[in-house]
Amino acid sequence: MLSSELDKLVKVSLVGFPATGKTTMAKLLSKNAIDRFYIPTHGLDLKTIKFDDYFLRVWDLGGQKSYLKTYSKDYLLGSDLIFVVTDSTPRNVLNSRELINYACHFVGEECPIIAIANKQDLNDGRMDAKRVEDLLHVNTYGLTAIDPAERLKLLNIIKKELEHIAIRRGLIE
Ligand SMILES: Nc1nc2c(ncn2[C@@H]2O[C@H](COP(=O)(O)OP(=O)(O)OP(=O)(O)O)[C@@H](O)[C@H]2O)c(=O)[nH]1
Ligand SMILES: [Mg+2]
Repeated sequence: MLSSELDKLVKVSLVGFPATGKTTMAKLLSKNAIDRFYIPTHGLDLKTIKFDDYFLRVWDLGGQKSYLKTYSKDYLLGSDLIFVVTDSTPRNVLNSRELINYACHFVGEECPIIAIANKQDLNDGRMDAKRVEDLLHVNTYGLTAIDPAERLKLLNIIKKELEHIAIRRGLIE
């Protein structure tokens, strides 16, 4: 790969407890058909998505305990951007605080950690993005990952971060 291409390679990691919607988010980004079946991710799943002139290397990490505790450390290293994905239930959001602290240990301050308050379509006592943000103290966005119309919203969240990454890499001033 040419060094100019490497400059445009961005590692985006999706981490969170089981069934919060990480794989669905990866499908949303890659325009893959979004089915509603839940098939737990074993270990991790990698996807490369071309976006503007960037290549987003999406690391979709399995949320089950055995994977989360064993592999996340190695998988998170070198991330340019980390999404901590929650299903917006109070319990899941509170537990996700631990994941954010964990991720902070393995990446520098230059790697933003963003929370996703997913499953906003469900009206069963889930928290909105503002409430999740108040609890997690990181930038938080609401999402309905099963809705293909939300793809643009997710890309815009990433686009904002790409600008910071480009500045850090000296690609733009
Ligand atoms: N209602 C609703 N369901 C969703 C949403 N996002 C994901 N789901 C469903 O939640 C279930 C789990 O989604 P996955 O994306 O496989 O979850 P995951 O976080 O990758 O789970 P692991 O791989 O086990 O860590 C699936 O049945 C999805 O269809 C959403 O925004 N709304
Ligand atoms: Mg998965």
